Amino acid sequence: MSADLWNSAAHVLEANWSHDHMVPSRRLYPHQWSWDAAFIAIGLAYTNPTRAWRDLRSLFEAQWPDGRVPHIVFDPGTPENDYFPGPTFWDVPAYGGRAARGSTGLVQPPLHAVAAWEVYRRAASHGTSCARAAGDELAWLYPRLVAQQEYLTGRRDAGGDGLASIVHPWESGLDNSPSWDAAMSAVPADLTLLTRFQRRDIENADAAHRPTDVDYARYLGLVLNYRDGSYADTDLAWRHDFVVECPSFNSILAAAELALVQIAGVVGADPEVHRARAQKITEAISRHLYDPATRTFRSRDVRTRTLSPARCVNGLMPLLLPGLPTEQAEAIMAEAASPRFGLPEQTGLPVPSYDRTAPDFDPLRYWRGPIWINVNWLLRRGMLVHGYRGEAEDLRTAMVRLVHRSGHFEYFHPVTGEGIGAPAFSWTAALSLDLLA
Ligand code: 2M8
Repeated sequence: MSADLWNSAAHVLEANWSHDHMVPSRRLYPHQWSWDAAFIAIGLAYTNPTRAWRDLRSLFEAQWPDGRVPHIVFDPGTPENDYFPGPTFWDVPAYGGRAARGSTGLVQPPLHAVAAWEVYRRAASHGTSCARAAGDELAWLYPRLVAQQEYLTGRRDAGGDGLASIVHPWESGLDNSPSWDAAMSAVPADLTLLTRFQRRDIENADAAHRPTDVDYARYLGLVLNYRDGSYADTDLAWRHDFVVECPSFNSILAAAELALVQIAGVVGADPEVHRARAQKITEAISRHLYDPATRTFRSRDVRTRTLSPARCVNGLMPLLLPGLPTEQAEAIMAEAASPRFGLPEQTGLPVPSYDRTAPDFDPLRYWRGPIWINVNWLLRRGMLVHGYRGEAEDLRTAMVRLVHRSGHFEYFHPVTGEGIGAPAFSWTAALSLDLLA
């Protein structure tokens, strides 16, 4: 089974390569996405490290002067109408002569330092010239990764507690997760936006599997508000309708600092600053995003200073952090093993994106129930960080079995395991390579 899966995964990555970057899926997502590029690099590290570096470089070449790394880098060769909202809607300021290759003004979870370190540490197995090239690539990326972290820990600390805020659900990567429902209920939903602009996603995918029109109207309204303020981050909590601290986004932010500790050691920079930042973010997550009453991590609305009631997969991600207090790591494992998420021991499947026992658990609708390989990959990594080796191995086996049985889909039905969303999806293929290696 593993040779078949390896070959099919390598084939997906071959087919989704587009000149100088990887697309997540040919039909549904025909540009370059930020956190997809990180997961993809982790897989390309085995089959084509040159492309792993090329993909990360393409993304960071579109970095803004303020350090933000855009959540989508648009491919100028792809027609405007192939994805909405496209470059015209975002209308980002021209910067660094990059007007020809537009981007969005949002970010996504900063997993790239983790990815760069993974590609670097595997380079030697491909020979000395590959190892030398990896050193050069790491040196090129290091200041850019630092600028990305400084943007997120600086301008994006809208709540002032040492956590990065997201200003749009798209920034979390978990678009329509119930984690945002409470905060989103205060965001106006102007449905006339959907008569002025046309959604493309539901032409290429089943509408019942995607965010609703009300979600989309809110998404577009949030973009317009951020855009009309020239994508500035000052006074966000007062002038923007959605400002939220996500436990997954911030855990990845801290994990990135820990990867930068390693990278700094290679490029001759000071690792201590990164170690200190990782510790500070970990403490802030532990203090502000943990609810001792339910023993769960949840997102916090910066405008109301309240935790979301929804128990979602993002609450399991602080397990990535070695500095997390033991009782909180144990609480995450208890939540993951409970009927709400049901580790493979109970279901034979990886964990779903949302609490299985919640009345609004939806097995088909995107981030409101289906199983996603990328967050399960992160959860397994967290298990290894905290020494849960048996559970990590069961989760690895469950992921490999699922993808082998159903294919390299974007997401999977949490009861039947059937593949849903886009087939031949890049991060599912890339992470399968890592899980098999
Ligand atoms: C999904 O998000 C995009 C918007 O960014 C979309 O729905 O069009 C999410 O699953 C996100 O995590 C992912 O990065 C992106 C591309 O795979 O698709």
